Amino acid sequence: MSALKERLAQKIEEHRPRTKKLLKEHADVKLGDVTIGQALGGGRGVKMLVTDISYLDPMEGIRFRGYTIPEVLEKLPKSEGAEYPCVESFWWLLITGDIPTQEDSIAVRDEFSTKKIIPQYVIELLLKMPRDTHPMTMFSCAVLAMQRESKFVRHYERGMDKLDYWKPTYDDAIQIIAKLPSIAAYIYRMKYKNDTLIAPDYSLDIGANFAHMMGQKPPYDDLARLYFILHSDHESGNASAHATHLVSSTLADPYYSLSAGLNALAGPLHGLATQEVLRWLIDVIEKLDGVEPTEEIMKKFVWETLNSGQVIPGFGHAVLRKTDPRYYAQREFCLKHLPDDKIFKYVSMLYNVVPDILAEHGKAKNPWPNVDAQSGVIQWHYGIKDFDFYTVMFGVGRALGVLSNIIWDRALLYPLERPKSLTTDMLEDIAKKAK
Ligand code: CMX
Repeated sequence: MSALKERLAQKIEEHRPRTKKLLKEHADVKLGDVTIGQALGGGRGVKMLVTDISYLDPMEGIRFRGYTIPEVLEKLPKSEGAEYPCVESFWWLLITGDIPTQEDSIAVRDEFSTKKIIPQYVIELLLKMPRDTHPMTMFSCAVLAMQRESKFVRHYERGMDKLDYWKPTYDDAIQIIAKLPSIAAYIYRMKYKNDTLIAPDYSLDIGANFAHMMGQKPPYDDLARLYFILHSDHESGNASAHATHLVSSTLADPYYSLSAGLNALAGPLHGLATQEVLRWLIDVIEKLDGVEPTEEIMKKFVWETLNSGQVIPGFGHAVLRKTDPRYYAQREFCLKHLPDDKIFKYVSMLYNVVPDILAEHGKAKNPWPNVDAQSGVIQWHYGIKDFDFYTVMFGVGRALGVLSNIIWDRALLYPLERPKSLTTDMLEDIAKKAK
């Protein structure tokens, strides 16, 4: 058993009595009521999921295992010469809740490195897909195609104690995470670089190997680390995490579950917003035909978009009520590495104008920028201008969060998810009686 899996086994043994006690002694304690507005409103604010991997405070933003983003970036071990922590040490934190030592982090790197080889049939499948296929479709298909490798399925078919479900779930998750960055880079090189694939370098950490396979030089390796960490998890009610959790609750294996989560991420109200922000900005620049945008001009385009019934991508959030700290973390990277980038300046300009306009427009509960407002501009700067690829990178990061969640779901024996639905007649009846 790997060092991380052993530590996880201990953590699970320590944690299980807490869940058991809550269920045995406090199962009837109310967490809140559900209103008709919430039932018709996508369950906003309904407290019905439990995860210890991350918590999203509406005002403060995300904490991973209790640590804010600046704390994570400061405390986690880094690869030699790197400015940002390696994904491997972040994975240890997500899985165990502990800050790893440098040694722990290297142990994870070794564990991943033996599992990085992509099956040839996955590469061939991707190569055979029409080149106008969206890269998220290619990505999700690649994950699904590998489902035949699932250890969970093999163990389940042989008969397995429920208490052991988490073990092959963990094994599958490691297999997937080790391969995802390379699969993503292969998709990029197939779709946008005429199939000029770059072989992986297994001696590198996940972020550096991704940069290498994308054909990028430093500091892109650090950007990849930062990007994957920031996009990993946003507690478990967001669409990609929830879809993964829901599918996994049927005891479908991690391949099926993650593929479902990636499909949810592909929606424009979720991860696809990262491509939409850039699409919107480039569209504005093209319309201006060489004229330098000013705040006044930007305001005009923002209002035009709103008045045509569309959303301003990269702004607003279902839970957050302040600027997303993931936006700030990426902004810091921009200020350090690309302060004079034109598109970065336009993104900053949007930060100055959009919140006031959204407030005046009066619909969005949160007028502030989210993670997606800033992500695309950095990729654009490093020459990755194919913005439909951005959500794939979001997906590599998101896999870290959703897979650590489902490992713990299985460890704590979370059951099949099955909330209750009512009919509209019933709602009307309940509303009448409540008058
Ligand atoms: N531009 C215009 N209108 C917006 C808006 C925006 N950026 N954000 C919210 N609104 C509108 C909603 O469309 C909704 O309008 P209707 O009442 O006509 O349906 C109204 O304001 C209330 O919405 P809300 O409660 O503030 O926000 P929701 O929880 O319904 O939706 C989100 C959240 C993110 C989908 C929404 O803010 C949005 O569409 N933002 C733009 C897309 C985006 O950036 N998505 C990425 C989110 C982060 C991620 O998951 O990756």
